[in-house]
Amino acid sequence: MGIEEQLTGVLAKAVTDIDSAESVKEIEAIRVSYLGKKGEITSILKGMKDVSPQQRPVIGKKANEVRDELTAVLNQKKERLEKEALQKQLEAETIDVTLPGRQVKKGQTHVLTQIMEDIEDLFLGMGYQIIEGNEVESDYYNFERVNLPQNHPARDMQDTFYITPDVLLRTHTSPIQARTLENHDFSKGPLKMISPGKVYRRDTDDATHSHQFHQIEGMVIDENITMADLKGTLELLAKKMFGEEREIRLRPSYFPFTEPSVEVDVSCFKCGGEGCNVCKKTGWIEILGAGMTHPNVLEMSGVDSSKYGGFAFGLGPDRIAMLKYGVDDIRHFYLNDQRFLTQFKRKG
Ligand code: FA5
Repeated sequence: MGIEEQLTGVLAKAVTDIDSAESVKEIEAIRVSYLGKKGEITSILKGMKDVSPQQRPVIGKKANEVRDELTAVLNQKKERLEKEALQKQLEAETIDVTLPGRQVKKGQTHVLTQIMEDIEDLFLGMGYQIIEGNEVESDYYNFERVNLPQNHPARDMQDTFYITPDVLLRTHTSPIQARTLENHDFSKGPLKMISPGKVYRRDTDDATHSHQFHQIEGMVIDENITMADLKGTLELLAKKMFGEEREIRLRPSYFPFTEPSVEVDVSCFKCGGEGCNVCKKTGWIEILGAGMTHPNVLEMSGVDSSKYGGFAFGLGPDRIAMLKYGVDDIRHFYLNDQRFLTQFKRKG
């Protein structure tokens, strides 16, 4: 076969190869295999040395034409493949600006915080100050200063997380009574405070007990404070928490830091006092402990108990929330399950 026919044949083969190429990389490989130094066309042209001088220009022209055509076909296909690749990339990276954005979930106040904030608002409105105590407390303030000396039997009532023999996680918010009393200047007016916060007990967690829970302590000390003041204050508190129609009753109880001491019940907010499953058919629900501040607590803080006296109360917002919302297990408050927590949306 003459060189001219060989060139024509190679061109046809190359065009078929180019047709079936699917990527720019393949095109470049084809370019090298035909036009490169060791390519097919180059090797055909090596046969020129055997061609007569008259034929050479003719074949030379044909070789140039084949090379030009091949280059043109290669470039055309390369351009098309590049365009297609770009198009694909653009399609893959398209941003649909009409798609709705992802919803950012808004947080909300935890139900226990809501209850505590409501109670804080009530007492702030009555001129109380809010005092925050420390969760890590000394044995001395947690027990002795609220009239529970070392060997007092009531100390067994409170199973305690001790850090050292003298330092513990407070078991109630009552140590804040002593800490506030000793710092209060009675010449400037009465002491009226509440103190919300976390407390800890070595209780085994179950439906109604948590090893960490909340309390709100309250205390009023001045001249001429009576049990009627305590009852009036707690009545307001019960109405705020459970509704305007609520009544309270006081039952005798015992706390070492108050004398007399009372347990406070609220008339059942579910049945209105008729008796139901919430109030265990009694019409009343126990909500807090309270009493008239024991003179020992005042004296240990340097307050003259013959002149000053008053009341204190302590309530557990966790149990209040359980009652108020019919929650059957205290642990729900601490598991952070959004399905549970989002039910308690603050109104307004
Ligand atoms: C006290 O802790 C007293 N300091 C309250 C007090 C203050 C009385 C001032 C008088 C004057 P008590 O141990 O009963 O009392 O606890 C108070 C409240 O904490 C209980 O009514 C209950 O609501 C809550 N409580 C107690 N233990 C747990 C627990 N393990 N888990 C959840 N709540 C608890």
